Amino acid sequence: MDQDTIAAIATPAGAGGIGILRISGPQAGEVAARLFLPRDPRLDASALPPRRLVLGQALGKQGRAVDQVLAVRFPAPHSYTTQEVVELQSHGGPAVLQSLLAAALAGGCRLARPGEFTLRAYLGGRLDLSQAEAVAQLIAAQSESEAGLAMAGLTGGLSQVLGPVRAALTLAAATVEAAIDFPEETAEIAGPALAEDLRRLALEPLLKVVARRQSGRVWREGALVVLCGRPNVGKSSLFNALLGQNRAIVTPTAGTTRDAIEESALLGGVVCRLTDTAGLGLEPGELEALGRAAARERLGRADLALVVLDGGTTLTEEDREVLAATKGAKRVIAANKADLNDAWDLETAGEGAPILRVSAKQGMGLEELARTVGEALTGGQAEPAPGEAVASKRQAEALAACASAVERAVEGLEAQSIAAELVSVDLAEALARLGEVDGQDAPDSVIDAVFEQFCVGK
Ligand SMILES: Nc1nc2c(ncn2[C@@H]2O[C@H](COP(=O)(O)OP(=O)(O)OP(=O)(O)O)[C@@H](O)[C@H]2O)c(=O)[nH]1
Ligand SMILES: [Mg+2]
Repeated sequence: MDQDTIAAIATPAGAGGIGILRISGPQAGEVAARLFLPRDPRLDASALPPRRLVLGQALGKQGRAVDQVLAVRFPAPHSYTTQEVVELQSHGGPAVLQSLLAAALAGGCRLARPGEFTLRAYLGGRLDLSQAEAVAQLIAAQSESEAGLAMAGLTGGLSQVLGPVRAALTLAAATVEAAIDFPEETAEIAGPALAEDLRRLALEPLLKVVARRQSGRVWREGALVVLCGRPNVGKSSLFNALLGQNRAIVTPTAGTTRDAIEESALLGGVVCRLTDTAGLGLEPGELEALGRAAARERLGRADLALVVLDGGTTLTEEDREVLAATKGAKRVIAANKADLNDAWDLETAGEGAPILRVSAKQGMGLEELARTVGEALTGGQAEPAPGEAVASKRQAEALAACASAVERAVEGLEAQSIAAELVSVDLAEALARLGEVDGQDAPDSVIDAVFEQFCVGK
């Protein structure tokens, strides 16, 4: 399949200053010769001088000139795809680019599929799978910090960590295999020593990458924090107090807030999208129901639920419902109206979640609340260094599965009573899971999933 010569418009649709047609594959030179007429008659369009911009005319389907363009050739294997690549830079009008693409297709190319250029870079060994994913992230990045994150992945941040892990796993697997196949020659495998190596060289780095995912992402991309609670407990008051401005309407009437409102706030150093929502309660009515639905939808996406209770009254049925609804989520509980009497025993309400007495009205306990929210979001971990790579969700899941397989192997080796065959199975599983991230021996389904995120032309 990668012997086909492929072509695609590599620049976004619409009018632009320049547009790029990209061609990759063994026939790239021949296709270029049909599409491009160099101004310098001494130059051969099928074998342009490497990596030099050459001026000339682009020829459409019937060989008529459609634009004045620059062509550049990247000879194999020193190109992005590791194949022969020719790029034509034309004026960026959609009509020009479409006719160039049509001419390329008529000249023997096939239209590239999404991500196919990068797929070839991966197949050619120019990028590993985590770097290919980083390319997709970089293209999709909307903010500087997202782009920075992707760039760290592209320069091989994750590969640098995973390379030694793969080496340790491969060595351990080979040692265990040898012990199974040649029990006489290898004597007994030194289980505890091998276990110790695996723990230090594979398990610990893997767990570190997995643990880093959540906090790294929160530090770099920010977090969605959703205020929730029954009507009238002071969610909007707390929202305003944390923002330091009167953004949401506050009244003594229950059911004041109907829609979800979102604002940015810095809580404990973390950039948060702080969201005020309608009270989650039992009262009927279409508008209230819509407000509650919006609140639930936000809660479903929240990185952290900031549950607000009224510290001045005992827990109601509605409070218990809110507490039950947020039970599985990361949460911090604010017992508001602490300026009024404490009417109930706070500590039991949160079932382990941090619970703080605050007063939105008097500005009491707000700094500590913000700090607690920030700590809960980052797990108390420091901000990642600029070049540090952070795994994507898919990568973190595969690495977590890899880590648990390594853990089983380590336990088996330590116990020594466990058959080497079982340890060998765990190590094979660990290597397969690692392959889903670094792409070595990765199954097609994984590779397809990675390249599906791409646009055509990349
Ligand atoms: N004493 C006291 N009253 C407060 C405090 N915070 C809020 N209130 C009062 O509680 C009432 C309700 O406040 P809101 O902020 O509108 O409550 P809410 O949870 O947003 O209410 P809904 O939007 O209706 O769900 C208002 O009268 C506030 O002045 C506090 O810390 N202490
Ligand atoms: Mg409100």
